[in-house]
Amino acid sequence: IVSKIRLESEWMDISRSTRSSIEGSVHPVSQVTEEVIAIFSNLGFEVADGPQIESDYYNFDALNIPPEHPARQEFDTFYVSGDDDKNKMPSNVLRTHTSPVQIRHMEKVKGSCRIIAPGRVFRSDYDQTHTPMFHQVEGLVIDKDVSMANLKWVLEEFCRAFFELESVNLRFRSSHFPFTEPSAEVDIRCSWKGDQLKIGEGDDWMEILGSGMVHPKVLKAVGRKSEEYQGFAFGVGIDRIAMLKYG
Ligand code: 2NL
Repeated sequence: IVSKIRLESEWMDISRSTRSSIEGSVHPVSQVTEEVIAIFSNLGFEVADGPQIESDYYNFDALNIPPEHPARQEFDTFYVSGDDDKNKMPSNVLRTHTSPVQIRHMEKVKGSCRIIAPGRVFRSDYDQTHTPMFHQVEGLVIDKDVSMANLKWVLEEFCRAFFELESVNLRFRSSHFPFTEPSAEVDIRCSWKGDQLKIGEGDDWMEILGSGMVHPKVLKAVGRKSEEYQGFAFGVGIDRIAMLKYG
């Protein structure tokens, strides 16, 4: 039984409004990651993930970047001490791209696959235009009759959906990556009005991603005969396309 005294001293007005508070919201990087996953799901891609600390085999060797290859320097790698006691050589790295996720997937499944690997990547480069941790989504298709034509279609469909355009105009510019041959960087048509960027129309081009046909040595590293299987792959910077889409 509650006493009259307690009722009088402990009462509170539960109809009063609460203190104001600021509502949280989804981080743009998370939002864009979800958008990208949704688009590629509609194209029949599955999501794969893997460790952020990788061995240098999965981050480099399996991708046709052998030790002492000059490309290793270009990746500005963060080294983590490994369990290699004998020579005390750091054999683990913070992954510089999400490609090792795809190497692990290809080892696991055998045969064909169609995956994307979104996630955090790390490079020891920190200035006005670089950040040491950023986000990437890589895509990979392996099958028995795959060509650059399929790569172009998938990337056009992705860009059309992501930038919410009726049609897209992409430019495939010849490039080089150790893990693809041939390789192409992809630009999307755009225009600048002052410092306002408009994607999809105009006389300018904006680089949005890198891509190519999976290198025969990469296929060999995961036990595929390049006479039997081909594949295409691409890598997109999530932070980058988030800024392009949402300013
Ligand atoms: C970029 C764009 C790219 C790939 C990533 C890839 C993954 C595997 C095999 C072959 Cl498992 N390629 N990924 C391919 C082309 C470009 O990223 O600008 N990278 C430096």
